[in-house]
Formats: sequence, structure tokens, C-alpha cells
Amino acid sequence: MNRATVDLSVVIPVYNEEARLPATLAAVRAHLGASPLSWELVVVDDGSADGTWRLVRAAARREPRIRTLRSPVNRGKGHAVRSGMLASRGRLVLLSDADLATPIEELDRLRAALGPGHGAAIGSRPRGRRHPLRELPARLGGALIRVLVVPGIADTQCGFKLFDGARGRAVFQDAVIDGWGFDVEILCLLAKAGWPVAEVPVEWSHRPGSKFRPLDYPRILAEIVRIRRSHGRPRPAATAPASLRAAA
Ligand SMILES: Nc1nc2c(ncn2[C@@H]2O[C@H](COP(=O)(O)OP(=O)(O)O)[C@@H](O)[C@H]2O)c(=O)[nH]1
Ligand SMILES: [Mg+2]
Repeated sequence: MNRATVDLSVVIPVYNEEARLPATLAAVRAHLGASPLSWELVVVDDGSADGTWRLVRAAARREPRIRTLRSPVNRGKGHAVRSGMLASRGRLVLLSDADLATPIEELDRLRAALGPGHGAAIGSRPRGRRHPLRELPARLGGALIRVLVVPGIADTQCGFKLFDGARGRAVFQDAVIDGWGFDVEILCLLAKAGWPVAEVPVEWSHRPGSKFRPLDYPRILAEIVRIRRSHGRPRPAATAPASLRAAA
């Protein structure tokens, strides 16, 4: 599965992101342009109904290192991320949300933490910055995820994760979850493969325009149960700093 041809792929899943995407593309483009790494930016449109695809195509026409993928219908964040990951060609692959709630500059922190042998270095968001209506279910969900599927990781859901390219592609190849629960499945598969994950505190700020809907909670729950059924609860191969390791 190692067919890397660039140093870094950045994969961004997008669903109805015409408002938030232009600033993100500009910031990522500028950051990568200033870096010594060779790179590609893979934007995956998950069946957007607004002007997102037009915007993405226009950006790709101006910049050949921007590659685009599109699903004709909306399939969910997990599906979009998986398509992008499997199409990526980076020795490293960064997954980032379209809102850059974690600024692209934090990539350096994840790169520094991704040691040899690691499967991924994942962002961990500061607690207490979200709206209480998101914070509380997120905490309960996090506890449930640690009990049922992946022990030892404080924040499975941060939309800013850096993978070793070959290992990331290998686990996404086996992944099936199409919705928001995909992060949990991926972390579970990394643990089963024995590839440690470094959890790294990153900057994070609330961005308006989240695509998450309260009705998504039952679906995540169903996905978590499904992951537990298919994979059990592997022991973590984690190397999170003790300060971050949640009671598992
Ligand atoms: N909600 C949603 N987001 C999707 C989907 N497919 C891809 N995405 C992207 O997944 C990311 C989710 O980020 P965001 O909406 O800010 O969620 P939040 O930060 O968890 O509130 C964004 O880049 C979305 O464009 C989908 O089907 N639904
Ligand atoms: Mg967000």
C-alpha cells in the first residue's frame, strides 16, 4: 500500500461548504506553498447541493496540486474521508475539516509527534470551548467510546489528524463506517494493527456553520455499536502522554 509520490497529502472532506471553504483553501495553499515539502491537496465533495463543487473545480484549475473527488450523492463524512485517503499519495496524510477550527499551522506539532512506527498523530481539543449542548454529549460519547471501543484516547473526534501514509491507507482500506463514527473505527483498526497513536493537544476554536446535527447522535451511537461488534475492544498501542491519557 505504499505508493507515496509526495511528502504530504492534505485531505479535506466538504459538504455544502461554499461559505467556509474559500478562506480554508487559501490558508492551506499558502501554508503548503511556504513549506519545503512536496504536497497535494485532495478535496472530496460529499454530494454538496450548493456551489461547493464549482468552487473546488475552479481552485483545481488554478492549482494543479489540488486534486478533486466527488460523490454524486451525500454519503457522510466517513465515506468522503475514506475516498480521499485511499486516493492520496503522500508519505504523510493530514485529514482536516473544512472549517480549519484547528489552524493548519498545527500540522508541525503533529509532524513532530509522529514517531517512527506510529500509525498517526491526532489532534486533541481543549475541553470546555464548545457550546454546552455539544460539550456534554461529546463528553458522554467520549466516555462510551473509551469503554466500548478505544481505550486510552481522550478525544477521538478532532477533525485534524496526521497519518503515516501507508499505514493510514491500510486501515482505511478495511474501514466501512460512512458517518461521523469513522474516527472511532480508524483508531480501533490502528490499535488492532499494533500501530501506536500519539495524541497531541492542538489549538481549536469554535467555528460557526457546523454541519453536525443533533439527529446525528443516534447514528454515531449505532456506528459505535457496530464497530464494537466487528472489532471488539483492542488494547491501545497508544503512546499518548500520561497527562492526556483518559481513564480507560
Ligand atoms: N455534516 C457533514 N459533514 C460532512 C459530510 N461529508 C463531509 N463533511 C465534512 O466534514 C467536516 C465536518 O466539520 P464540521 O461540520 O465543522 O463539524 P464539527 O466541527 O464536528 O461541528 C466538514 O469539513 C464537512 O464539510 C456530511 O455528510 N455531513
Ligand atoms: Mg467544525
